[in-house]
Amino acid sequence: MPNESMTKPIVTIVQHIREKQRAFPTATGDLSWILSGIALATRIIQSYVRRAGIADVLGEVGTTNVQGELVQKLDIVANETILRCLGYRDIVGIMVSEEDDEPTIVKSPTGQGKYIVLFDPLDGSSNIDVNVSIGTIFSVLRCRDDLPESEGATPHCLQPGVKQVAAGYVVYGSSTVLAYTTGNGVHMFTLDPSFGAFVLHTENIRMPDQGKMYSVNEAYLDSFPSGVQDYLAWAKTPESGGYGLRYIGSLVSDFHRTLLKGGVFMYPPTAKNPDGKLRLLYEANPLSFIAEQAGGAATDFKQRVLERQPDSLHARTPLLMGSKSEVERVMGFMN
Ligand code: P6P
Repeated sequence: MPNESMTKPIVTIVQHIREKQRAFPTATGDLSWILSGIALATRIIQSYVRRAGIADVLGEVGTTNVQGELVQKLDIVANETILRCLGYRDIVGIMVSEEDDEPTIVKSPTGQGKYIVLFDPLDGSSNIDVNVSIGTIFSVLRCRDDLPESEGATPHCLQPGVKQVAAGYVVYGSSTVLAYTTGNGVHMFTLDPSFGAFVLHTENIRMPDQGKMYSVNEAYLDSFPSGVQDYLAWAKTPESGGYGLRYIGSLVSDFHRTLLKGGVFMYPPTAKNPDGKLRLLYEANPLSFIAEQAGGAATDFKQRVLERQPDSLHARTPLLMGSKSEVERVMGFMN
């Protein structure tokens, strides 16, 4: 009797997107073409991540990026890989990377270039040298159709998260997992290293509505807003029913666990980062899109993250996301 894996269909990302888009006749194959480019890039990136110690891609380059962070060799490899894999997909007009000060214009946004891909090529890269899971995060917007050529690329990119047409992440963990949404649920794939393809394993992921887990760097407790301090104090009391703390310090990994197990992830305003540390366009927005599509919630401790109007490419935002009831509980302490 063949086991289930021998009878279950093998569905790759491109096939899955095409199936999903059939339900929406107005959708074109464009998104599947972009997502297949991202799948290719992340397959290449994971091959370096898995060999970091021997492929001479560990350690720092010796420069700092626009964020003022020390650039890791693997950051550069990941960034260049995505630029090369997506740069020649004729529908991509603009690319925005955490690693680059300015957008990369690939095709004129007022011409053939229909889409903008915004990404953090390798989030959590400071964890590379100690073999902690890291990840890639991406967001897709349409170029605006109301801007003259003279406006250049940046105004096309400064759109609120509700305008995203696709978003996702890849976590390079004990296995390489890709999750994406185009607004019709969250679907998850695992890279099968035996033949190098991402294979569907779960459709329409739902974030548990409850979760006795919080994920925050409590080293900054004293500079958190008082509502956050009050919530964290309550979570430690018997009346809360008992919470666990999990904090990996790698956003994609902390988010992935919260998506699957429930609970809440927070990066509140701190004295060091009064506007929060995480970036709006290519970290908070894509993960918030995923969280909401999975039935969770995501705020900046005041409003839906997806409704925040970006004022610059590398704008930061405070971030509170996770199980809807847990996010509401934290917001209750804030108010
Ligand atoms: P802290 C990694 O550097 C990162 O950008 C995210 O992946 C992670 O969630 C956060 O910073 C950790 O920041 O201040 O807790 O070390």
